[in-house]
This record gives sequence, structure tokens and C-alpha cells, in this order.
Amino acid sequence: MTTKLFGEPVRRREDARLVTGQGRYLDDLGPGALAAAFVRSPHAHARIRDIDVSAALDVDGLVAIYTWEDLPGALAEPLPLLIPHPALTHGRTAYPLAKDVVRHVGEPIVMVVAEDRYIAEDACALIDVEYEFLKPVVGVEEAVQGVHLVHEDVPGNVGAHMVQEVPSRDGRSAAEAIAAAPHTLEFRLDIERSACMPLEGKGVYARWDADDQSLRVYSSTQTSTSVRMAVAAKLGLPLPKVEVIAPDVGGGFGVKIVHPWPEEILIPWAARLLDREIKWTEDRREHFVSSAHERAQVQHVRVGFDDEGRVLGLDVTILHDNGAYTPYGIIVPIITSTQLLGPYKIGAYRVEFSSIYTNTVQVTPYRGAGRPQGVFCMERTMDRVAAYLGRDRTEVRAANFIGPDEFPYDQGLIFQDGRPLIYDSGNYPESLRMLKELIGWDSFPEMKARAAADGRRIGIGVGCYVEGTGVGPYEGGHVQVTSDGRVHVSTGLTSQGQGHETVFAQIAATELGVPIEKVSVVTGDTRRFGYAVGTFASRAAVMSGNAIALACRKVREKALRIAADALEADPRDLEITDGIVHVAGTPSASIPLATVAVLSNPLRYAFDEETKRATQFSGASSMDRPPVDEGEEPGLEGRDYYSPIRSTFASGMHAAIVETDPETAEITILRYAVVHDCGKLINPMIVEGQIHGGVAQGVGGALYEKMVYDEYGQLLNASFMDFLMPYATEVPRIETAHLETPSPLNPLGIKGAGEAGVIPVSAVIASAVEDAEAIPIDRMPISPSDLHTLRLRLAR
Ligand code: MCN
Repeated sequence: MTTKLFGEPVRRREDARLVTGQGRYLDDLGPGALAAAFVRSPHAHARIRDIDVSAALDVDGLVAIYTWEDLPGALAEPLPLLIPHPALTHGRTAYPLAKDVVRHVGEPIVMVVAEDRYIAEDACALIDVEYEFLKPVVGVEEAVQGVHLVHEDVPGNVGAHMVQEVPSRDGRSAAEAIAAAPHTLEFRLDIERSACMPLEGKGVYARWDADDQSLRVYSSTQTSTSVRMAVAAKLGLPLPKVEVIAPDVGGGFGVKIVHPWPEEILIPWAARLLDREIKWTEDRREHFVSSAHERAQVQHVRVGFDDEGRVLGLDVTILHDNGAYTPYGIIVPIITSTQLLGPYKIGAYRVEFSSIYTNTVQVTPYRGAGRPQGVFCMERTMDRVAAYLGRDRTEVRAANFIGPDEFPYDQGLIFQDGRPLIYDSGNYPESLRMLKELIGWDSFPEMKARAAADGRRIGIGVGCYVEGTGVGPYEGGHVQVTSDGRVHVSTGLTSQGQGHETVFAQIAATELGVPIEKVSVVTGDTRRFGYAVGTFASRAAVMSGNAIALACRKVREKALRIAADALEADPRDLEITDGIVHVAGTPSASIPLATVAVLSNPLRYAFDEETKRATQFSGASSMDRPPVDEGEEPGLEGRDYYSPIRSTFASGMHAAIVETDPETAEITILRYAVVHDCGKLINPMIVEGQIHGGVAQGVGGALYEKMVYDEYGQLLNASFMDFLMPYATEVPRIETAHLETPSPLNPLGIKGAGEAGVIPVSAVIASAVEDAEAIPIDRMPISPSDLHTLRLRLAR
């Protein structure tokens, strides 16, 4: 049995439980709890004139009805704006229940609590809300006209406006560099609105303990510690009287980082008020119209370049559709604008974005968080430059790469946190070489010619990206070895399917030299670990992974000290293998870690005769035990935190071969290849799984998924009947290769991997379709009917 598990493709330990129906998701909890349901706005923009609940009061089994008027104190205030920014001059958030105006279809207005969900829904149907209709604003280009306003006090519907300008090394602005460039191009790109679709929607279950005056809240969340703080603050409870637990979570993909969602404070509040258990689970339509969306942007690009395809100046203007509210500030367009440059060093760069309010569902980060849009922009630019010059698309990219010896590389941009955006490491030329080999880039022209001879249209595409991962400020880990030799690891961030139970156990087993079967892992439970940020921004491996390793190192150091004492050896001569501390080279001079755990506590609680003998358990009263040495603490446990100076930059390159049907314009992905660099891999199998899942989501964004709003702000495809997502039949086999350039920023050399798969897919598919069709692709997603329209336009 090996204990060097870091880097091994260990099978996910959580899967047996999850795939055999043993998972405990939110709706599995509290079977006897009361149920909550919400009356949500059917209109995109309206003033609430009156709410008449009288008919609902007669419903048998009804327990309570609440409107904004009923909310006390801080609960009646708008929800928090989680990430303020100086450029966000007009940040706006919703009230937990609408106060006077509703600004998108689906906004919650009334909460009903009843004996079960059927009764609650029936009561909702009897509540009569009188509205005064206001003109809805849909689409950013209409919104910026400012004729109709989403928020009366936000002129032009502009929530934020931001410009960043990075001059060239010889001091030219982007405008000057473009004007002086030998070649220039200008074009527009349209990116549609989409959304995460976790299998399990949001959900909250709360119970109040009247004796203890404390609340226990279960939430299908990505940030249990932040929900806890929000609940305590909004309900005026001391923090230790609120515990928040994320049970098994059936996917999050970003939508569950918002904290608190209205339901996350309303349900606990009502549970306390009524002294009853209450549960709410989101249904799919609620998820479509009252959670969060992302992606929608209109981009205008101007680029100047030389004969080699080197970009001398780039100017990008972005209209970002932030929907009706900005709970997450402007993090999405900031990421688009700052990470757009990808693996390239370009001459001069100017980027400007406006974040625009519309009467649609609010925007918060969705896997990739602004990067798919940025990569679409940059990679479309690279392809257009190559097409203009008649050069190979990979050559043009290579001509612009940051070299492997140029790290750390400062892009000259300022990120959300006010700090410079600096890439720590990578090897882009090597990634591209590996990718070209994997997909057979150089032999593709022959393949294409053969296909053409058979009347088939095929094309190859490529896309490159970088991703700032492992964002701070911190994450912690706690590790305890108990006197049975088991290792208990906890960290405050949550899991939604990423395999944390496995990878964190791999780290602890490797650091402590114990078999992985001895290690258990708890995440997302504030009773076990109260200080944490959460799982998003591909940060868990970097942040909690390193924190757990550091905590293990503390524990190991203590274990070796105690063992050295017992073995009369020098701690520097000791090793731990398979849970046994032994003198290196002398396996007989050894002591089990379990025994060390007993020795670490003067009370010497030992459970078996052998350990009792080994630890000289005398049975004497606790008063006779040796004192705890100064500076020591009883027990074999340790806690540590990891707090990086900045994010570490993962990177990758994808390529695809597609076929387009000359008649139907159907697009089929024939091959898909990925080279990915997330530094040292903890578990290559899990990373591949993450990338495959990400690519599948990316295929959705590239070919199928979009939220279709009509001019009245009605979402026309708010169901799985109408919102197209790829099935297994549409997702190709994904060929994956890893490159490992360790991050110099953290002890384990890790970079994140959880979002990578999704980021370049639209750019890659657009590149491949463009190659097959010789038609410029300027939108994502691209459907058969879009392609057909483009063909007709070209033919005219
Ligand atoms: N990993 C590894 N070696 C590395 C990097 C990562 O073995 N060098 C492993 C990690 O240990 C972890 C997984 O890969 O098990 C993803 O790690 P990381 O990149 O740290 O991402 P997080 O764990 O922080 O997860 C968040 C990320 C995001 S931002 C979204 S969105 C997303 C994603 O994860 N949502 C997901 N993947 C998801 N996967 C599932 N099943 N469900 C979601 O909701």
C-alpha cells in the first residue's frame, strides 16, 4: 500500500455513494418540514400597486404569508452588493421580497409557508398582485439609448463604465499603434446570454432550536460560511448561534456563490418566527427566471498588426448585459477585459466596458466567468489576422506568445482587487506543439482535401487561453489524528461534485504518510470549520489543498517530535510510512501514529491493550498525569491557512475538427483535443473529468444554449423542452494531454482546473466552422439556422 498518493489517478471515493443514490441532497432533508413557495413577478417591469392575500388565507394547511411589509429591520433592506468597485457607480441589488417595483420576470414578491408544497403553490395562485406596467428594457443596445430606465435613478442604464489602457513599450497608445500598423481590421462579435444548469437547483432548509436559541441552516450553496454570516447579520443573531451546512450539492457552476439568495435568509427567518422546520427547493422554471445568467456581451474590436501577424495594437469596446441587478458587482466584465489577452504579449491595448441594466435576470459568474467571452474575442482576432495574411492560424498565435523565459509576466492591467495582473508561469509554445501533434494539425489539409473530394465539408479550429485561478484571500485546513490512527481533515469551503473528498485525502495521506483509507474529509460545514471563502474561481485545490498540506506539516512535525522522544531518536531521522513512524532504514524502531496520538494527550486515552501498554497507561487519576509542556497543546492536531499574494495562472489550448452539413447546416464535432496546464496535478483522472465536464458545457455555449427574451422581457425558453443543452450524443470523445509547469506561488505548485474546460470551446468551434465554411463566424452560439443565414448572406 502506497502513501505517496499526490499525483496518482485515485478513483473518486465519493462516487460510490453519489451514484448509488446514497447522497444526501437538500431535498432529502427535513421530510416533515413545512414548505415554502413564492409568488414571482410575471412582468419584466412593473410597479406593485397592491397585494391582496385574502383569498389565500382560507386555504387549508396554510401557515403564513409574508410580503416586504412584514420583513423586520435589516431583512427589509436591499440584499448586499458583494463585490463593490469604484467603477460601479450605480450598483443595485434587489430586496429579498420586492418592495415597490419588479425589474424582471421571476422576481420574488410574496413568500407562502404551508403544510406542504402543493398547498403553498395553491395559496400562491390565489394571491392577487395589482401591477402598474412599466416599459421593459431588453437588450443592451436598446438599454444604452437610455429612453426607458430599469432603475429610475440610473441614467442611460449604465451601472458601471471602465477603461484600461496599456501603452506599448515605446509609449504608443492603442489608437496610435493601430493607426501606425501595416494592417488593420475592425469587426463586431455577439455573445448570447446563457446560464448554469446544475442538476439540483438551489434549496434551503432551516430549523430553529428554541431551547438553545440557535439556527441550523442547510443550503445547497457554494459558500456556507458566507451564508452563515449573512443569516446572522440579517436576523441579528450572534454568529455562534447560526450553523450552515452544505449537504451533497448537485452542481453549482457559479450560481450558488451568491450569498445570500433571498430564500437563504427568508426561510431561516420564518423558521425562527414560527418555530417550525421550513424547506424550499427551487423548481426548474424558478431556476430559469429567478437565479442568475451570464455571458451576454456585444464586443467591437479594432486591431493593428504587422506582416508576421504580431498584434501591435488592440482596442476592444464591450457592452455587458448585467440584467436587472448587480449583486456580484462587475466581476464578469472585469475578468473579460483583463484576461482577454490570454497567452499573448501584444503591443498596446485599450479596453472599455459599460455594464448595462436590462429588465432580465441578473448576471453573476458562471463557470469561466467572463473568460469565454474574452477568449472568443482574442481568438477570433487571431483567426482574422491569420486569414487576412494568408498565414497558418497556429503560426500567428505562436508569433504573439509570451515566451517560457518571460515569467513572471506583467500584462500591465489592474484586476478587480486593485492589484496588477501578473502571470506566474507557463509554457505556451510547448502546449501548442503538443496540441498540434495530438490533433494532427499539420496533416489536416490532406484530410480536408480528401473530404472535399467526397463532397464533405470539414474544418479545424484552435483556441488558447489563460485563467487566473486560486484567488484569495485565504482558505484554511484542520487536521486531527485520533488515537485509532484515523486522520480527520476539514476545510470550510464546499463541494459540488469536484471530488474534494478524494483529492484532499490524497494530500493528507501523502503529507502524513498514512493510507488513504484512514483519511476522512469534511467540507462546507461551519460546525467543523468556520472560516472560509468558498468554492468558485477554480480555487479549492490551490487554496484548501495548500492549507491542508500546511496543517498536515504542522501535525507531522509534532508527531515526529513525540515519536522521537518515545524512540529516543532524532526527529530528523524519522519517516512515516503506512501510518507507522520509524527510524529511516531501521523499520523495527517504530511506533504507530495512533500511539503517537495517544501520547500527544496527557490523559492518554487508549482503546486497545497494545496501545495502553505502549503508552504506559496506568489507569491512575488524571491528576497524576504529566503536565502539558509550555508551548504545546494537547492532541495531535493542527490548523493552518494559506493566503497567496496573487492568483496563479493556469493555461490551455484546445483544437477541434468539425463537419458541417452542406444541406442542413448541422455542425458535428468529429474530434476534440485538449492540452491543459494546471501545474502539479493532484489527481489527473479528476482533472480530466473536470475538463471533460467543462468542454461539454462549452459545447452547449458554442452550439446550442441561449436565453431567448422577447421585447416584453418574457423568457421564451424557460424549460428543458426549449433551452437546448448537449446530450452525451453531442459531446465528442475528448482527447486530453497534460503539461505540468508548477506554480512558484504555492508550496504544492498547483494551479486550478475546474473552469478550464469551458473557456475556449466557443472560440475553437467558431474557428473550425469558419475553416469548414470559409464564412466569418461572429457569434456564439452558432446554430444550424445561424449558419444557414450566414451562408445566404454570403451568397448574396
Ligand atoms: N485538481 C487537481 N490538480 C490540480 C488542480 C485541480 O487534482 N492541479 C482537482 C481539484 O483537487 C478538484 C478539481 O480538480 O478536485 C477542481 O479543482 P479546482 O480547479 O480547484 O476547482 P474547485 O474545486 O475550486 O471547483 C470550482 C470549479 C468551478 S469555479 C466551477 S464553476 C465548477 C467546477 O469547479 N463547478 C462544478 N467544476 C464543477 N464540477 C462539478 N461536478 N460541479 C460543479 O458545480
